[in-house]
Amino acid sequence: MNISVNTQALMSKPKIFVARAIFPEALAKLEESFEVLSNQADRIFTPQELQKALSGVVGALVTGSERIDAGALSEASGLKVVANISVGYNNFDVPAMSTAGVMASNTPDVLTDTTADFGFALLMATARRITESEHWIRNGKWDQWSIVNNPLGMDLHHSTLGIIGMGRIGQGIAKRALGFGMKVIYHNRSRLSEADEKACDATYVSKEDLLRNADHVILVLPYTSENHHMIGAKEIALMKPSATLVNIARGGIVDDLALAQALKAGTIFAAGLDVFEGEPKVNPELLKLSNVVLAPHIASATEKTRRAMVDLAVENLSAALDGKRPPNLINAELFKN
Ligand code: 8YV
Repeated sequence: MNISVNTQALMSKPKIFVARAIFPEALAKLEESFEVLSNQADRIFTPQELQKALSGVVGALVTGSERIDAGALSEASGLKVVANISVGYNNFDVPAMSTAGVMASNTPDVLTDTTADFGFALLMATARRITESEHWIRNGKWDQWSIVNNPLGMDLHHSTLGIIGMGRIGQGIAKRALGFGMKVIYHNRSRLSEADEKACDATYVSKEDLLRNADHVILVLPYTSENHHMIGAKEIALMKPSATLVNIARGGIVDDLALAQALKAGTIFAAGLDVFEGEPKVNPELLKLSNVVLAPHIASATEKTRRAMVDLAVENLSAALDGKRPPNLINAELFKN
């Protein structure tokens, strides 16, 4: 008698953890290969719950709301990979992950244009007071319309745009600004190549010169402990009173309280914020002001792009668990093959 045994079916699937809700199709695809501990209820885990969830799995998909550090990894002896559904990875303690032998990956490129579009949208909404104007209508003030009594904004076209952080997204914003006839100045850890500067028609300047000369400043740099509060009261005081400040980078780069005080005092004209210190909390002083446009960290939030980010994170996770190099491996030294 011939008995064929499907050894694959007998083998238990490797366990993975999906820390936040993802699209059902992506979850179903993961369930074909893995036993998935998922959090479709989307409640943010406490550090203790996260530590426990990571203790029994070989891989995890996480977002910016999960901090992956030595504490989170302390019982995760079987963990091989944590794939971030995000290009920014300041929620990762990369040295701690490397010490624990855990591969880290992120999702660059797939969100560049969507995020650059949003940066531009927030610049426009801030300079042209779009949310304030909507509140005008909702508060029944349209009958007070006049040439002079309107939310009067600042022009973007032919103004000077200062971009701090000139990576892929910063360069995407600079290219969009060209269509508005804007002069682009930028500051970055390192200066771009001549070819890249030419493609954006952007001029490298010091941070101080950028703050002094720009009509609109946008922050698009990764958060590190070195740039914590790099825009505080002293830096805002360098800006023109007519200037706007937009932060689509990370909370903590701007001192939100100092910004609220400057907006209240009229040190600058307006601000647009997609990211906040200690989000999802927002500094109550910002909530009192009308010259700030607030968004809940949505720069990458189009359905197409969020799907692409999840798919890329799944690809990174699957590659690592398959013994292959994840396409967006951050701690490259961990891939030994
Ligand atoms: C994410 C982001 O939505 O990719 C990033 O760095 O800030 C956003 O696209 C967020 O970080 C969720 O993880």
